[in-house]
Amino acid sequence: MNIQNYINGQFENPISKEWIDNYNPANGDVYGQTPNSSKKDVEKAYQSAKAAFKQWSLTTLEERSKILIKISELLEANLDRFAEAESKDNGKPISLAKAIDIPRAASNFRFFGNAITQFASESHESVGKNAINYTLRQPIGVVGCISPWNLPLYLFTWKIAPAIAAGNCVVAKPSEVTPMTAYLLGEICNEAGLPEGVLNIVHGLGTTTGQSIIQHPGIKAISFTGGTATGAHIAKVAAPMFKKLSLELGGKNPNIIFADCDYDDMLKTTVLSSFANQGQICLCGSRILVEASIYEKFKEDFVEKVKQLKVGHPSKDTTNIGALVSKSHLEKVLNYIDIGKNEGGKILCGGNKVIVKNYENGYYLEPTIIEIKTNECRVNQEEIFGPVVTIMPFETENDVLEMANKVKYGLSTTLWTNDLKRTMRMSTQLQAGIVWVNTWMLRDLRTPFGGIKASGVGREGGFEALRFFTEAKNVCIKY
Ligand code: TXE
Repeated sequence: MNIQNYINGQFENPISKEWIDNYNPANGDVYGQTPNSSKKDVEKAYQSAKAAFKQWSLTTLEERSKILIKISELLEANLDRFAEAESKDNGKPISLAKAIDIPRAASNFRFFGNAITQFASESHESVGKNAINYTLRQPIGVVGCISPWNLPLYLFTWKIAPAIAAGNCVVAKPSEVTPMTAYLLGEICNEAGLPEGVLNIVHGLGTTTGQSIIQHPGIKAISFTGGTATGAHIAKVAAPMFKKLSLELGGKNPNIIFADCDYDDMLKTTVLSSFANQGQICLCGSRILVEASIYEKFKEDFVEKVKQLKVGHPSKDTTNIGALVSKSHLEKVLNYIDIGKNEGGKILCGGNKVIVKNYENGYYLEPTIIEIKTNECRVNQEEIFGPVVTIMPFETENDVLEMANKVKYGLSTTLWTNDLKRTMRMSTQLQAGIVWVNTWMLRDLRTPFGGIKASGVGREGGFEALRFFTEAKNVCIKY
């Protein structure tokens, strides 16, 4: 099935006439072609967004809200179709796409459809100066949204929904590795009555289409999720044009386990936080640090549980771990397993490719646990972004705090303990944008979402996202 760009409400082939292959990770087959859009395609999308902006920015909040909620309802009505498409494009188990990816994409539209009706700004009375200040929060204009392949529709809509709710028009690019559900979204937007040009979706490589978006002088803000190196590049290109930037980048998140935690709950959740979505979530707890007194017990129980995970074709109900997203990504992850071995790490389970019967060319990998000797080793410091975790014991709270923070990233942390004072102490000192205590990935869309250090700048979610997608203007009236 061939994919087309969605510009001004129409589906069309790229002006560039260039195409790239779209692979099915479950069997390695090429099953379609995706445009590799050029600067001209991006310009066309930009012009369409620019032309739609005035009217859209003046559309009432009720009307915008109604359209966003309609998109949400249509996504829910098409759950099976979207989940199948996501699973085929990405390699993730269809059960996961049905339970998480597509429902969350629908929630993103519903949430921001509601949030915009509650969004407000401040006023400041300048006492003694006979003046009142109020803040206008105005849409920026045309904004760019660029998203990755790990949670394709989920993260694509996480940006688009607040951008259009706030009154902007969008030029958006999904990952070239997983373009399918973004393509299907265009139809839904038309059906929901989203005016032409409010959302424009251009497909293609980061270095051609993505680059044209970030370089476009008329695109005044970029919301990006993806690799840290790409984020740094975008910041460099965007800075001289003073674009607003929200960058949600990589993570290497500690999962800190104290002996006083609810053990069974921790064990069950740790399997998920390690290997959900084949470990390809920026929030996965890929560095497991365990209090020494329970280390041996945890190691034994964790290995046993992980060995029970079934690697298989994404369409099977019994599959826990599907295929990795691409051949090159599989190779990258396998290379890290070798690095781990060379650094003296001990493979406690996994470590090998899996050949799934009838799908021998698919990109399957065993869930892998590496017992490491030092916090500084590469497999414990660099983002692998696959079904690979490291484990290591710690002695004291101070030790683990230092170990947890000694990494260039700062996205999220999970802390397992029932000690309230320790929770309070540690959550103030952990260097991360998110601290989960006795849970993982429990999301409330109102909360600020994002990281510090090499995990990015800016926050998404709730009113933070609506603030990002608006410019604050102070109006001061003397009376
Ligand atoms: O990401 P890229 P890649 C991490 C993970 C992964 C690594 C590389 O460690 O192994 O990043 O993955 C677009 N101008 N994460 O190479 O390239 C690209 O087309 C504009 C973490 O797949 O950053 C895609 O749409 N855009 C992460 C998007 O950027 C450009 C999720 C992300 O791709 C561009 C994914 C350019 N010059 C990977 N170059 C997370 N934080 O969740 C690329 N793109």
